[in-house]
Amino acid sequence: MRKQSMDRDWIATARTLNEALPYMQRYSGAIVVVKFGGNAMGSAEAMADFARDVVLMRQVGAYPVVVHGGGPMINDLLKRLNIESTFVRGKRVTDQQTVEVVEMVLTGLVNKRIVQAIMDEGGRAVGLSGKDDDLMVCEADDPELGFVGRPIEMNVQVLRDLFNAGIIPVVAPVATGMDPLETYNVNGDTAAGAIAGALKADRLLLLTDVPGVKDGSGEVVTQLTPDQVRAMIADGTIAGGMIPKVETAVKAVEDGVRAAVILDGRLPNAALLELFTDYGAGSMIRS
Ligand code: X2W
Repeated sequence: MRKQSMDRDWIATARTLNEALPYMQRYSGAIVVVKFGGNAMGSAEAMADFARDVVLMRQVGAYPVVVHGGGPMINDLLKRLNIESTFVRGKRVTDQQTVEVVEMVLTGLVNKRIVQAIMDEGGRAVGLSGKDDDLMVCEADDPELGFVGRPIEMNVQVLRDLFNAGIIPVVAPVATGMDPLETYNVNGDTAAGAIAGALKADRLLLLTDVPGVKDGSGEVVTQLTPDQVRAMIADGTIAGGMIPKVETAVKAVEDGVRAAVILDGRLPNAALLELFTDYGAGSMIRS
């Protein structure tokens, strides 16, 4: 005779699934762009958990797009090659030698690792960079930064084609320039925002390693409008590395994304927590 397993609360599991129904219905057909940063993919377990969340999103009818970073992995290879690297205002100063390493690491190692992780969880994933089908065309962001790109033209039809084929696109933030021989290194958040804006996505999730945008007393603010964000930058409440993230979120919302959320990617199943529960992890920016 089989006995019921008491090692976990199966009744609570069934209840959780039951409660998720309205959220699943809300996100059926929704485009969700998720930025997965290099710091969040540290362990094999974190990678597998993330991949599983993305496969679940697709399974319930949403259209996830993964845009990844990989800063720490670029640092590793640059170090092994004895190439010095510096950052200015959160962006890597990128000369010709560096951009070659960035492209190799992001479009090769990191992109394929994420594709593999999604396949391992039973999803279908295809990796591409901003160069594929001219998805993202850039110009130089700032002469001081070398080959750091600012997206000026987006061609997202390839992403829609992949959605229609049941495939999850995984995008490396490397792009081509107006001169097709140029390669640009694009900040991962910037690339995710530009892709979300061009798709007029329902959600842009920026998974980071802090709990969200904090107010003057250090509390996380759960809802913000673009005007409130601008005021908080002007009075110094939002500072440092959070500035480029909120600026990306505000621009995406102004480009037609329904809402952008900055949340702690270190929380287990952070994306599911945000999309499929009332918990409302992190800070949501919407008009
Ligand atoms: C980034 C691209 C990778 C990235 C870099 O070279 O590190 C620029 O800084 P994370 O892991 O999301 O930080 N590009 C221009 O954004 O990685």
